[in-house]
Amino acid sequence: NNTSNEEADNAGDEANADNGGGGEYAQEDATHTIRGGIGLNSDHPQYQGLLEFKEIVESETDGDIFVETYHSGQLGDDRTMMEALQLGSQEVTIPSTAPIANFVNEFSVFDFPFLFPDSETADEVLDGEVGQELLDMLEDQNLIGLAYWENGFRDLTNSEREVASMEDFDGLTIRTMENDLHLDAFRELGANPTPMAFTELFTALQQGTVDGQENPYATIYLEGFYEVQDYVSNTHHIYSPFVFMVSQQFYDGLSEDYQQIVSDAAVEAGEFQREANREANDEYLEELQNEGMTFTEISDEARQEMQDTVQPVIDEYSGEIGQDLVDRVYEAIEEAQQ
Ligand code: KDG
Repeated sequence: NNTSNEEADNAGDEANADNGGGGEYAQEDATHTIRGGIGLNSDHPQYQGLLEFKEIVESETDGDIFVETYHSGQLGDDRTMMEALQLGSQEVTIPSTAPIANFVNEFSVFDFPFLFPDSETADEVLDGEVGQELLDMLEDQNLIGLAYWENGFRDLTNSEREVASMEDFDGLTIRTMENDLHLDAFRELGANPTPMAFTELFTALQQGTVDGQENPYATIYLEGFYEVQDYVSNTHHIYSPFVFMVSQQFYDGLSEDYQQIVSDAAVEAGEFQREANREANDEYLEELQNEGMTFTEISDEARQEMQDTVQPVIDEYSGEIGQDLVDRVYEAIEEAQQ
């Protein structure tokens, strides 16, 4: 239940495609093939969402667009898959916004610590005007952003000690996603962060290369991190959206009808995925404790202290991204809560 380098080495090997037990349609009858790849494994709601996308697209096109689904980084890590989309050698991937910021730095705004108060507010902002504005920016990178899906609120795990407040971060080596804002925020909190692709993470935790990592409960449980991590805290420090993206080269080659089917399917499958994801994240904290992890609750005061500490990092990145855009995100959050 973890990802191995071996799987990554097999990237592109079609025999690897796991189409969820085989759909109704055959690839040889299709005009177009979409290779859709994700980093998380086949138990994760992200993969269930990808299978839902497959089902919708294949049935709406009567099998004329065939969807091959790959999980566990079989086609590579988030960055590699985005580059493959740019080159036209892969059609779909669904990365977190954090690694997308290396392509379009404005995406960092959605990864500001403690930005979204809850998932519903995130939905409204991401599905609204400012969310669309960010998706449109991907076009300069030959990527088409079709919808936001959900990774969720990130929580900290580690193998060293209970983390209840900021002092407990001191010196912990924590794997973060490959994103400068995440790195700077964890440095500010006193941790010793190190960026790493998701595909390397299980082994790094197992071998003790890093003490900890942060991901939503669903990932922590479904990827088996509880086997190599003893402590979990509900830091909820960052809300991670996913972006469902398509290679522009591929998308431009589709008829308008097919473009509409693909883009509607990304949204519809996303609704299904968000719901499944929320159920999973609600359910799995208890499972983690059943597996023997010690759960530490972060008090409101401790969370406020973390928020105050990372504020200078938020200010710095707001300057880089552009205060105007950042202000519009805050306004949209306020509006969503009214
Ligand atoms: O499929 C998405 C994953 O590759 C990745 O974005 C998950 O949150 C993630 C992480 O920690 O890398």
